[in-house]
Amino acid sequence: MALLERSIGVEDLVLLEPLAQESMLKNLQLRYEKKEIYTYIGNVLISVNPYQQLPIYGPDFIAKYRDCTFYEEKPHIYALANMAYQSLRDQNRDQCILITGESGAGKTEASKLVMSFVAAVCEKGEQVNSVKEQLLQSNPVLEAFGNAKTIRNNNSSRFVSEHLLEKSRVVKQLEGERNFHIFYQLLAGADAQLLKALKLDRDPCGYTYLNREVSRVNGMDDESNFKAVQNAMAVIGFSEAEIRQVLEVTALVLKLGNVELMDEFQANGLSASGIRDGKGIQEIGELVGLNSQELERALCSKTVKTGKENVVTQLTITQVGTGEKKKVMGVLDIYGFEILEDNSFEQFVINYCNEKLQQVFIEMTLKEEQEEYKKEGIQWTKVDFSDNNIICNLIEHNQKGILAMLDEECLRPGQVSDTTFLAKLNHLFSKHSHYESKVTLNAQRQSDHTMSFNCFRICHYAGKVTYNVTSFIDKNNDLLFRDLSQAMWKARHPLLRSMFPEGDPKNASLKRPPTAGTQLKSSVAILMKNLYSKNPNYIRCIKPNEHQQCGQFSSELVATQTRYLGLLENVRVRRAGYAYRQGYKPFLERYRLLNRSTWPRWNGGDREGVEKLLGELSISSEELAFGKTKIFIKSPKTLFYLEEQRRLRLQQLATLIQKTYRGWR
Ligand code: AOV
Ligand code: MG
Repeated sequence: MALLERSIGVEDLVLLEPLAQESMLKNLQLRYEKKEIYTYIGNVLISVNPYQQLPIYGPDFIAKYRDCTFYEEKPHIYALANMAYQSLRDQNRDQCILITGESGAGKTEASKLVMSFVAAVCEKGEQVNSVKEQLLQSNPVLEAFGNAKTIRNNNSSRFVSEHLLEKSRVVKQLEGERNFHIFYQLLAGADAQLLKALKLDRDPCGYTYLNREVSRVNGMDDESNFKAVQNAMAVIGFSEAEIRQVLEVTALVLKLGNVELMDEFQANGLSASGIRDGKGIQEIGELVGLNSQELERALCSKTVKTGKENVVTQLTITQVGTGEKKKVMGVLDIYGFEILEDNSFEQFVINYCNEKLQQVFIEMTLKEEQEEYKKEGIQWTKVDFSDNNIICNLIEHNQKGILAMLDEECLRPGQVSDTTFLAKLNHLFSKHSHYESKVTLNAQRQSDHTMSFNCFRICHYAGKVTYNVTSFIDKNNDLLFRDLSQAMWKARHPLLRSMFPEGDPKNASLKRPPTAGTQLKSSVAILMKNLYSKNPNYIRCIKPNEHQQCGQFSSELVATQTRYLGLLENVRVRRAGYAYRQGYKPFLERYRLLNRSTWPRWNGGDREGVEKLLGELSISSEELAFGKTKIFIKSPKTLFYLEEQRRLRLQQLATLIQKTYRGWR
């Protein structure tokens, strides 16, 4: 590979010299301008969204990458997918591919490329083919129900793990955004008979939940996508009846949006709510086999609050089957670190997940290094690297973490509010090195005008984030009222019933459902356990500009993302031990022309050749370690030196050849 080709930058940031934020950005920009959207940090892949179809995918490229080792060809997502696949197949190690980056950075496209690569290279066989087909067809279904047009991405994934969808989007969208694709697909694509059976009208404008100026997205054909989704569901294994039930529930949601609650003033002056138009509620009742009076009661009881739920945890796990039992390749498409102008519970949750992923990354990278050194028989000197355990602890500690404090406030009887919650944090963490608030800063006689009294700040690995505590308590409570689940559970509709198991009187306990924070903590714990048991592969996606435009590279925007993705940290972890390693044979091949004893001929072993070569170049022995099969070089400077020497030597040889040639003439 062209390690240090100057015109297109370095292909591996581990070799960047000097290593700094600016040089890293320059390198990425240079490569992006040359349409080289992929760059490595060791075996981590950075991908910068090209916003155009590049001619670097498809069968020819798959064929090229499936037979090569990781560093042989240019950096490519197929090389990463291939490495994961080979390790799965040959070493029987479960794999996990972690894809991070902000909205529109290309995570979902990356996950599709990985899946299509794996589908193309995995072994043939009838059973495998059907699994493959299911795998590829899962995408349109996931996207129909989980994706929507947002301001930042026309096809933004808004779902997280199976259960944590961006629920608030169902009832309300920002200007210029849409609800989940499936609603528009259903209305555009269902035939007249189906629409009638679902008691729906074709026009999206008739539905409160869709009643927005954008019902169409450029380049997106809702009608034909609906056919594709129906077909995909059948391929995945949904029966006809099940598909119908899913559509009925989808219709139910649309129709519920049109049910108008109204407050009536009764003669006694107390208010009570009722339903303005009985027809809608009756139709819903018929659609899913519910007694309409009961439904009305559940909807109107005073306890019902709608549109207040807003939990977003951006974790999506798509399990990828590979035909063989028990071997697993998981693709995790996760929302990256997020710092908005106003950061709330959602950002806190997202950033906590990313903090945990960083922790896994550091631990696993250092562990991997350690294992390689051991395998190569190299003396292990402890690699110094500051981890982020202290920040993770600040958030998740079982008794004394921020999440525990939040739960404590949510469950405590008496006057609780976001303010009492914050006061508690300020008291407990007044001396914590990664926690700040107006109160703690004042106590230290520091002033900070950017922070107000209802905020706290966490110094994350990726930077400081100020969180506003307003609605933390409400969002953490995430209550679904019992009367509603009970009514839904009574529906004569198998799917709807199954969605509200807590409505079953058998399950009715007085215990309060777990808070959003607790649910999150346990799903993160499960995810971490899952990751630690697998071999991780990382893809870091970067969005080059805010306009979904090709060819534009905004350094400022990219700088922010590289910081949030912790890329510089990534490079530092990778370089903590030996920055570069290479097998003796290829290393000798590349550099043997630098030395008289190894050039033009070397008859000894590869390792001896490398020893001789480097010995005579008088490179400090501290820079080098000789492993069983590989040479390890500590700093990139040494490698640069070798490359520079090689370049000079090649020039010299070229001149020599020219002279000789002239002599002949
Ligand atoms: P995301 O998954 O990271 O955002 P997507 O994967 O949906 O982002 O990418 C956004 C858009 O960028 C796609 O619809 C494509 O038009 C374009 N794109 C991304 N990667 C490529 C590529 N390799 N080649 C060509 N075009 C690409 V979100 O789901 O919003 O966080 O919630
Ligand atoms: Mg996505």
